[in-house]
Amino acid sequence: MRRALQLAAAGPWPDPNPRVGCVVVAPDGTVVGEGFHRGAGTPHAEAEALGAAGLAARGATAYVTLEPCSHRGRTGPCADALVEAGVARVVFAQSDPNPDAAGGAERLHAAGLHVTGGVLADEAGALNDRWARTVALGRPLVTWKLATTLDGRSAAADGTSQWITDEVARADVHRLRATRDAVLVGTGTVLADDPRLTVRLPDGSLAPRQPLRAVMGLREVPAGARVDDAAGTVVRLTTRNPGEALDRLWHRGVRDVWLEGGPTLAAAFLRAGLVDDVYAYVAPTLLGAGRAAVDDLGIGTLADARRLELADAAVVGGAVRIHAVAPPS
Ligand code: AOF
Ligand code: ZN
Repeated sequence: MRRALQLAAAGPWPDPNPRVGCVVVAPDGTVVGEGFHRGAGTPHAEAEALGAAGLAARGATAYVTLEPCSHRGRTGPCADALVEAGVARVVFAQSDPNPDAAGGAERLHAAGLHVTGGVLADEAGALNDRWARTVALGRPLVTWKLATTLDGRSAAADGTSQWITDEVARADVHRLRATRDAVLVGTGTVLADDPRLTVRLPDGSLAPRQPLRAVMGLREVPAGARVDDAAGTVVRLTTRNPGEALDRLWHRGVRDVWLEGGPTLAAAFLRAGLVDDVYAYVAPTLLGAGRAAVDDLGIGTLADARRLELADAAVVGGAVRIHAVAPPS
């Protein structure tokens, strides 16, 4: 199972599917097949491992990090494939939290195979923690990034906001953007800052893998905006409703959104309870008058403050980066 977990970790995240690994072991203890899932639309881990094992799968034990699926989705049910290959025993780690695919364990048991679940389930769960949360929520996860001064300003009185943090913090933002599958801003940010929203490497060149760039809001994106001429795809979400925007992104396969919106967009997401993680870069500068990172949240008294949990904090260049997470509701 440890080997299967190692294989699973080579799979992609973010992706609509979980990361899964599979090892097929013959009765004499030899590994006869290995596989892992390479992302939605590709064969499941079991199919890969059974394909490698061929006839050697007869009488073998299959170790899988996720309960084999029982449904016909983009590929066939893995439970049936294991039965047909003549596997005698299936050991899996985590039960499948996706109600459409769950039920493989019973199916295997009913076919007369020896089935054991829960082996190294915590490790397997940790590997697919964000995926399981998206399945439970039925929407992409949202990480809001903000930069403020020591006195909590994200823009000066005249509206200037570039740059509050130094280039070390900005490079850190690019590194984190790259771990998400979409970068989302509002039309307001496009009009004010004309951002590219791409992931750049420290030398300024484009990273090979670019998250989808999404602009939401009803205002028009002006011709020649830099977001339009940078590499990759730009998605226009012509809505002001965060839930609807996330729904459209979900249907495009997006699961982990990096939100770099201004105060209006951030407030809309926060008010709707649609922010899961916050990365705040706080620079030791003062502005006094100026704009806050987020507009009114409808909170009138301290007792109603939205309290997040501190996940970690780090010094990044000349700023402090605070990672906070919204407690599950
Ligand atoms: C498995 N083995 O390697 C994976 C599983 O759309 P599909 O057909 O790819 O099915 C996706 C669902 O199947 C996914 O949501 C999860 O419940 C399960 N993933 N199951 O037996 C695998 N990747
Ligand atoms: Zn499957």
